[in-house]
Amino acid sequence: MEPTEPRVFFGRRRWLRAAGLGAISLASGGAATWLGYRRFGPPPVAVLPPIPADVTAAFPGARSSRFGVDEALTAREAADGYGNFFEFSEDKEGLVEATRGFVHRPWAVEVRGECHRPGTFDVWDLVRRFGVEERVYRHRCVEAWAMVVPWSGFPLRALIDAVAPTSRARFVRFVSFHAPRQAPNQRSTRFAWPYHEGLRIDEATHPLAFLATGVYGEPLPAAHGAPIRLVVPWKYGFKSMKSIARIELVRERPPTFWSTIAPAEYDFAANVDPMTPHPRWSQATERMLGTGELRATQLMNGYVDEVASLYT
Ligand SMILES: Nc1nc2c(c(=O)[nH]1)N[C@H]1C(S)=C(S)[C@@H](COP(=O)(O)O)O[C@H]1N2
Ligand SMILES: [Mo]
Repeated sequence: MEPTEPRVFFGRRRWLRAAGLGAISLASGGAATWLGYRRFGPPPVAVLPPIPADVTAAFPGARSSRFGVDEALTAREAADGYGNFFEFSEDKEGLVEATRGFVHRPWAVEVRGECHRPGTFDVWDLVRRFGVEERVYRHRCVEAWAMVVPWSGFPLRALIDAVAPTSRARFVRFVSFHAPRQAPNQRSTRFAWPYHEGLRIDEATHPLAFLATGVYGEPLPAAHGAPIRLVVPWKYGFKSMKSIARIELVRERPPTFWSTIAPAEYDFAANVDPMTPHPRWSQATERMLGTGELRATQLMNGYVDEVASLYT
């Protein structure tokens, strides 16, 4: 990853190299306006089954008064238009277009490993079973941009409890999807796909750890990690893995996507800390999406009172 400014430029060139776009350019033509997919036209739009009406009706859910911050929300256009989803593009600004070919319905999440009741759960059944509440959380990317967004979803703990972990379950491993035909950057061997992450089990069962199925009042759009993604607001954003395909309860600390690529730059815990600079940039301040406001980074992204007991 790179701090925000330089990669907006470099990201497009790498995308072009990684994606092998010859065939796409023949198929879709399109005026050369940009490097990357913009030059050839965006990927074809995926045809998806509709979301069941009872599921749609559950959003946004009641806003939580216990879990949330009383801060101005980031404008939806700003949060939707900018982010990281490396499977599709290294261009942070083009995610809505880059993800439009993503087939994220129907979708199931497999939960397995050290538990008594493993299973494969249809995502809309999870919504029906565990419900939808809305939580306004701060999000802090390791690249020093930040936002405040209303996620809808349910506590990760609800799903973990439902599968009844054994006493040997000490960590939780998260694995995203693997679909190189839909996600062009998964054809690049620079990364160990699929994206994978991990938490200690006490972190994963902390009340703030959340499985988001929606944002800004609606089911998650592709670019935000449809149809279900992790949200761990006191940690750098790369821990909040998008588009979860599998959750494993494991005995040993699992390797993670970014710590494997650059162990000196991204550690397993990845708790937001203004005093510990990234090797290539400071973490003392953050830039708010939308307004561009520069703010002081907060320890544990402002959640220190809630999570301090995890790290004594
Ligand atoms: N599968 C997957 N999940 C991911 C990423 C990714 O590249 N792939 N990027 C992470 C990073 S670095 C951040 S900051 C957030 C961004 O989430 P947003 O685009 O919804 O703001 O997603 C995280 N989850
Ligand atoms: Mo990030």
